[in-house]
Amino acid sequence: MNICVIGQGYIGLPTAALFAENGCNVVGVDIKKEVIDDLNKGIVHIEEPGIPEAINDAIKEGRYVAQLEPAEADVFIITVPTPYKMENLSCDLSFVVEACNSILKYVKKGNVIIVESTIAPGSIEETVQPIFEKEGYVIGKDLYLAHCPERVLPGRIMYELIHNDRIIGGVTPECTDKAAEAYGIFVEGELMKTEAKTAELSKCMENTFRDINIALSNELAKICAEIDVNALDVIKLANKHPRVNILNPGPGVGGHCLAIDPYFIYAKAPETAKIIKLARDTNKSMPDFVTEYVEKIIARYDDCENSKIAIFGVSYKGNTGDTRESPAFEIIANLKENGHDIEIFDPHVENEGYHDFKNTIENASLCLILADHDEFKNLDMNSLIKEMKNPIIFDTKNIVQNVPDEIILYNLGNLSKI
Ligand code: SAJ
Repeated sequence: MNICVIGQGYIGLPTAALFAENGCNVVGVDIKKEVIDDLNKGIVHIEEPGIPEAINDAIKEGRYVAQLEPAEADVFIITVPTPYKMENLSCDLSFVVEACNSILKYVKKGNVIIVESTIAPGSIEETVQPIFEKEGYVIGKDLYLAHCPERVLPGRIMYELIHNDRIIGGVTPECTDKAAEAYGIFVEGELMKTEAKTAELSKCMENTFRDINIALSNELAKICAEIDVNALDVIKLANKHPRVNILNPGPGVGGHCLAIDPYFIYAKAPETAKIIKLARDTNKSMPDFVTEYVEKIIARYDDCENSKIAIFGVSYKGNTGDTRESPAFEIIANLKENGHDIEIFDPHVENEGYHDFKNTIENASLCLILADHDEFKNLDMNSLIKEMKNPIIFDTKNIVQNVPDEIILYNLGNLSKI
């Protein structure tokens, strides 16, 4: 089978690799020329286990080529970003529309077209379907159109693409069947058949569920700071209940999914989607909350106004170099605006300036941990004691456990003690 994947990012590239690994001829398309040139040399621009090996094998076997222009295929898969529009928080489909337009001249009767990008409920019906119908195709007869969202965890993408159950939402039952046939090539999880709009909303709702639950734990952290209770102890104890699972509070919610997808639902029903919007607002308030407590710590322990703060971790979550929508940058901007000197240490993010541990902590008044990288679990405490101006850690991810007496440790549990 010939497959053309539009968008060679976090999802498109591993998807292309898996089709190639399973005997398909795959063309990977992207608008970035440097990405295309690198991919054809086997150089992969994404930090994700398994992808470089799979792409290099596919190139060697002649089953994968990257190019700027789409090509004829049996199945077209669209995996381009869907940001939200600033003005009304709705789903910005412009990249999806561009991708659809770009394949028009290669599409033939009998082809399957799948949108994997996360999209607002109704997007296929209202926006994507008309693009092909305008060309005279009857969907479900001439062309088969479906929305099949991915649901993978960064760091485990290759494994989860194969093993997770998959939602297959066709415009008609024929579309659903054809799309399921394509995924059957490498997916070992269940192929759950439904219609496009249900698939769209299910995907948005998965991430909304998580966003709301994180907001609840962030709200708890704020309440506990006010009424002098340790939020982390509350979570530990409450979670002993067999049907309770409170998530972890943190500096905010980042990434390209949880921080965005809930808006797609909200924008469709703003009068009704109250909890969804409130949860977003709560999570978006966390950078200011963290800034407020950094200032309280500094005011308590430091005598100068423009103290140096050592930021540990700017990626949106632990053990990844991905900084998309990371709340760390808002916190850094706040602290700079307040006049502080900022040095950043993040061994996962590709930026030479972020890799010097000693320089980051030297003479710092506070070490502010914003990502739960494994490297931060066992920090070199002796160096912190020796090099920092004040050996204080504010660990917003609750990753540092045992500290020597010389170090003062704050986290989102004991803020009322500042
Ligand atoms: N976070 C917290 N507290 C927690 C858990 C997470 O503050 O208890 C924060 C993280 O630090 C991060 C953000 O939330 O900033 C999102 O992280 P995540 O690990 O929850 O999610 P993503 O964005 O990496 O991946 C999600 C996954 N969705 C769900 O778990 C429902 C994944 O399965 C989806 O495929 C992916 O979004 C996506 O592509 O939509």
